[in-house]
Amino acid sequence: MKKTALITGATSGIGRATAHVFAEHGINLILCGRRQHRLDSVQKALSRQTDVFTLNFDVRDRQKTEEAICSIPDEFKAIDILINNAGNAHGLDPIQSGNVDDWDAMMDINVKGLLYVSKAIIPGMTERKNGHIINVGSSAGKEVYPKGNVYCASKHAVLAITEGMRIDLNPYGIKVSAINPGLVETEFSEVRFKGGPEAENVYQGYKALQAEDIAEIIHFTVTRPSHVNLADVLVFPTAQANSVTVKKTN
Ligand code: NDP
Ligand code: 8X3
Repeated sequence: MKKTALITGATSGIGRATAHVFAEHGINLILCGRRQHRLDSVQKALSRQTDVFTLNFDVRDRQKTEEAICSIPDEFKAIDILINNAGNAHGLDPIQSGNVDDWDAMMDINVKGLLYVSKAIIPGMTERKNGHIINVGSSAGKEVYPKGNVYCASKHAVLAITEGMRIDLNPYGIKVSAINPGLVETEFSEVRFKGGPEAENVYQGYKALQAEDIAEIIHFTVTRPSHVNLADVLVFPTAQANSVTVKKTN
C-alpha cells in the first residue's frame, strides 16, 4: 500500500529535495508552500512518478492552514508522514538591534506554523493509530551562536515541541523525529539576508550539505522498521564542527 506524505516548504531546498526522493520511492505527496508557480513545476516534474496534490497557504495564517488541510481530497486524506519543514531565518543581528518583524516571522513560521499544521493533521494519525512526524529543526536548536538569538530560540522550541509530541503521541504508536542539520546550501541564506550580498559567502570555501543529503536522511528515517524511531539526528557538513567552527579554504 502506497504511503502519503505531506511536506511543508516543498517549493525549495530541503522540502523540494525530499519531495523528489519520496516520489522516486512511490510515496504519494501533498506539497505545500506559498509560491504557486513552484508548486506547479514540482507537481509537473513528479506526477510521472507518483500522485501529487498541492496546497498553497502561509503557515502563519491559522485559519488558512486549517482550511487548506481540510480541503485535501479523500484519496490523500490518510496522511502517514508529516514533514514539518517550512521555515527560515530572518536576519542575523545582535539582540539589541534586532528587527521585531524578523522576530515575528521566525516565531510565527518556525514555531506557530509548525503547530498549526500539526494540529490539523495529528487527529487523523491518532484515529488511525499510525503516523510519523518529522520536524526539521537545526543545529541552531541545540546550540546558540552569536546573533542567532531568536532563530536559535525558534529551533530550540522545535526540539522541545518534538520531544513533547513524542511523549504525548506515544500511546498511539506515532513516531516523532527531529532532523537537525548544520549548514545546508539552499535559499536559506538568501532569505536570511533578504537577498543581500552577505548570502554569497555563507557556502563558499567548503562543501556545505546539499538539500539532497538531508532528503536522503529523511527518507532513511521514514523507512526504518516499525519498531525503530530515529528520534533526533544531528548532521553537519564534514567541514563544520559546530555553529561557529567551519574549516574553509579561503
Ligand atoms: P529554503 O529557503 O530553501 O526553503 C524554505 C521553504 O519554507 C520554502 O519552500 C518556503 O516556501 C517555505 N516557507 C517559508 N516561509 C513560509 C510560510 N510563511 N508559509 C509557508 N511556507 C513557508 O530553506 P531550507 O530548505 O534550507 O529550509 C527548510 C527548513 O530547514 C527550515 O525549517 C530551516 O530552518 C531548516 N534548516 C535549514 C538549514 C540550512 O542551512 N539551509 C540548516 C538547518 C535547518 P514558500 O516561500 O513558497 O512559501
Ligand atoms: C540553519 C543553520 O547555522 O545558519 O539552521 O543556523 S544555521
